[in-house]
Amino acid sequence: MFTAEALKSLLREQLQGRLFVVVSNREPYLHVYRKGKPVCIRPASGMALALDPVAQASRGLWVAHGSAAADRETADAHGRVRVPPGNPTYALQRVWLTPEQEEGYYYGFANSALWPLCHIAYRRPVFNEAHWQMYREVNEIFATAVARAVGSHKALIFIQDYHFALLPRFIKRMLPDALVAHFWHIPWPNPEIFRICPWKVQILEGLLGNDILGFHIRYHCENFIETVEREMEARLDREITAVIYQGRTTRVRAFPISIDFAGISRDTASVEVNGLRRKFERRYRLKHRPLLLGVDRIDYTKGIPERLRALERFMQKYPGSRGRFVFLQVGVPSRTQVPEYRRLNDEVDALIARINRRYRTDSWVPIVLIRENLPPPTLHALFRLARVCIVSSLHDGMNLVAKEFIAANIDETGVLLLSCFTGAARQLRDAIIINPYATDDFAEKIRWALQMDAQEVRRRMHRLRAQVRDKNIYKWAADIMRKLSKYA
Ligand code: GDG
Repeated sequence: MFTAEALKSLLREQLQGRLFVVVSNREPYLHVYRKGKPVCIRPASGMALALDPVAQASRGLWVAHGSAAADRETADAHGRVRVPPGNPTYALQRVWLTPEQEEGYYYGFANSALWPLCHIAYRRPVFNEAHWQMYREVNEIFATAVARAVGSHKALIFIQDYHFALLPRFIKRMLPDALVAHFWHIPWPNPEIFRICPWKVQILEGLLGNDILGFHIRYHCENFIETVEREMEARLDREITAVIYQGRTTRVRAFPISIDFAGISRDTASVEVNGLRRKFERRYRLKHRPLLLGVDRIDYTKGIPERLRALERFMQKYPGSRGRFVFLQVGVPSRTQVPEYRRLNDEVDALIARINRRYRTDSWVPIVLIRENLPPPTLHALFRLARVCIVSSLHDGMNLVAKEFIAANIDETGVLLLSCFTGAARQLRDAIIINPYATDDFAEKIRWALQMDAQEVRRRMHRLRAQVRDKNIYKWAADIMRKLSKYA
């Protein structure tokens, strides 16, 4: 198993004195006010949770948007704060944006245009010139912040996600000697879909400023290369899966992201998590009935209404199931400034109310929604308790919830129901694979998961655990670092 320690020594060896800089929109640690006092919290973001152990191992710098209410008060005059609190190992450089910049760049272009464009979840992307201008402006602001922080150091810059498609090219202009890698955490669509974007060439040119561009799976790499082929005058080297554009080479590679398997397994076995587990067991009377669990940001790509409809179909087809399970949906509110997300929240509320009204009994409600950002130990307790974890995304780059459930399933008593449209489904072959659009089949698979005999459950979960243990987040980071230094 690749460990944090192994990554640390690899980073020391590969960085060769270079400063390691992570750039992302979301901060790994935010400060909010609770009862008038600043407290530090972790965001519900797959990317931020995955990268934090890497940043800790590198002891470098992380540049991100300072977006939370108490962020300014807790940073120094230059916008810096050392993290993690209590045991700081790296510096977080906060970048301040105006509400107009945040609106146009984040809620606008990134989340109302690029997010629906790349996910193909049948939501029409909103292309707005003002949003695009803000996106450009904020990418420039970040490039300046990175260049200032790096100064005359040799640096290795690791950019995260679709908020920064233009950043690699800007950075290369300001810091020609920097090595730049970029990981795109969401899918890349096929050229037919991407071609509707009015600023497609600028986006591709921006991304071709990278030395390495990473996606979760080969399919997204192939889509990207085909998009370049269709839209630009660039040379493709299929032998090394690279694009050569204006004399620069960008290698395009698949690096399936993962989680801190050992850390989550350890935490799940702790006294604290055990206590929480007993609390939930009593609250939902789980000694007598299994827990089915969903954990997601409330996002239309996660297939939450599809999951609820499948549960409804299951109860309709098998009336004997009433009172015999509890489905708990942990749903963290997300991007509620975007109208599409507000509509989804209303849809989820209405669906749950309708299903519960129809199927409840005097002493039982089938669906419970916790609309909260729960602390990790609480999540781990729920993952450990769950007999079935349901991941039903309509499209997902990877999906870390699936892997976290596996890491927390230390008793090997859980079944993973996993959408075939997640990157994770390409790796986790022992999950039960579902198509969230196929309601009847989905309902049957819920039944199968609930009826699976303990031996088969254990056998599948055992193999899943071995896989995630082996291909963990440290290995993901190490693979990227090794590739990058090879091409330096
Ligand atoms: C993007 C891509 C890709 C959820 N509820 C709570 C909570 N969470 C955490 C989960 C998990 C993370 O949020 C969600 O990660 P996902 O991977 O499932 O999804 P996205 O946020 O859409 O992430 C995705 C990922 O980037 C990484 O590349 O896998 O495909 O869309 O870690 O546990 N965390 C806490 N409380 C909650 O209530 N603390």
